[in-house]
Amino acid sequence: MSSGTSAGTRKTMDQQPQIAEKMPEHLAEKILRFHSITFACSNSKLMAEYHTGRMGFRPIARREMNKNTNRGVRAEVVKNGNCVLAFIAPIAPIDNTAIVMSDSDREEAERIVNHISRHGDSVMDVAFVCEDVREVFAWAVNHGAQSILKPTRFQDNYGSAVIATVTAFGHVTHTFIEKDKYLGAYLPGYVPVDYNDPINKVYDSVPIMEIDHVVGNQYAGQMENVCNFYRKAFGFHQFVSEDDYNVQTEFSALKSTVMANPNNCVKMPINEPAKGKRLSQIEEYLRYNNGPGVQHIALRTPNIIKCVDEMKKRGVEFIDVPKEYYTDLRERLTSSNAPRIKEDLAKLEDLGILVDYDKDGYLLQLFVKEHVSNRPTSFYEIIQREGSEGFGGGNFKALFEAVEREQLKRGNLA
Ligand code: TYF
Ligand code: FE
Repeated sequence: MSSGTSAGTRKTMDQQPQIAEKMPEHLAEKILRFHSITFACSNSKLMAEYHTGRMGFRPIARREMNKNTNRGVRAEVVKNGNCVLAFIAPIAPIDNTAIVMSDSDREEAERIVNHISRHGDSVMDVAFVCEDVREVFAWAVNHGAQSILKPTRFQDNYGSAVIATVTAFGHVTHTFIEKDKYLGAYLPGYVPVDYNDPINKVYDSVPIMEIDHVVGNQYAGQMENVCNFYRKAFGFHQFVSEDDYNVQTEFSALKSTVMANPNNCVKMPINEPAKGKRLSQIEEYLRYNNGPGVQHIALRTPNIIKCVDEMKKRGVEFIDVPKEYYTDLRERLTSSNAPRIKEDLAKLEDLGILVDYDKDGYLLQLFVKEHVSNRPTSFYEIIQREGSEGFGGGNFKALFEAVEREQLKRGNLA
């Protein structure tokens, strides 16, 4: 729905390029959906607090230090709807030999320490629910992915799961998880947590359904390579939406291609900076993240008005949408091919929620103003879909101008 012409574009080719050795469909179909997202962080407890207190997740599981196993890391897992986030932190100095831990515990802790020192507190892994993890893993590592964890069966009192991890882009990895009638709250090794935060007596719950999409920022010129890697190693295809993805602000040039798994439950837009007048928001990300990584996580809600309203009450701030956006929107919505928006426009305006539509329907979206960590890197999007499978192309101008106002405040537009 966007009208601009300049620097950045999201490619909307109709034809999928022929990639030699693309993961065969029967294997690709074994990658089913998002399982969870793991952040490496220096303080998993405080990170979980933000997500429970402000964003309305609830704690479901944790991994604690215990006598025999798990001497290296501490982790908290939170959930809202089907959206599961894990926060994992090193417990102890990894090179202190006085602290007894197994080689695998030390290796795991070391990976987290390295991730934090390179990228700050940030997404380390995006996990998928899979069938036949061994087969999926074998193909992926023979087609460009590197093994981080070979398929391993983990077990506890609640059952077992086969888990494997491979490299994706930057230091972000993908984990394949095959739960075999596992009845625990998260994964083997995690103890269930049943804690009702007293904050939930003060505030209503925040409606979130699932992870809608996860976006990866790449170095300039690498978007196509990374997309081809997703085709080859994981059998993803380009997700073609009806949206028109020209990106048109004065400065924030970027290119984007949405990759998806065969059933389109996993959508991963892949971005790269494009040349603009000033520093692209993707360049800013790459500088502060010290390389490629996850740019934003979109959380899908059935009711964005309730979701944003409750998050605001809990203290989450969202990007500022200028008044004119709603004047333009009211104009846009008078067009003959515009859908009927069932939400109250005045409410949407009051909460600063963005609206976009295409021939399939509409979507409502909004972005959290503060980044997740102390660096200007990863952030959250809230999205409600009413037919449209797009990503908000019609909002890019208003959105990127808002992003640039924040970039300017940080002194990062040059
Ligand atoms: O997922 C997407 O592609 C949209 C677009 O700072 C987008 O959400 C791209 C950059 C950005 C915010 C949103
Ligand atoms: Fe998005």
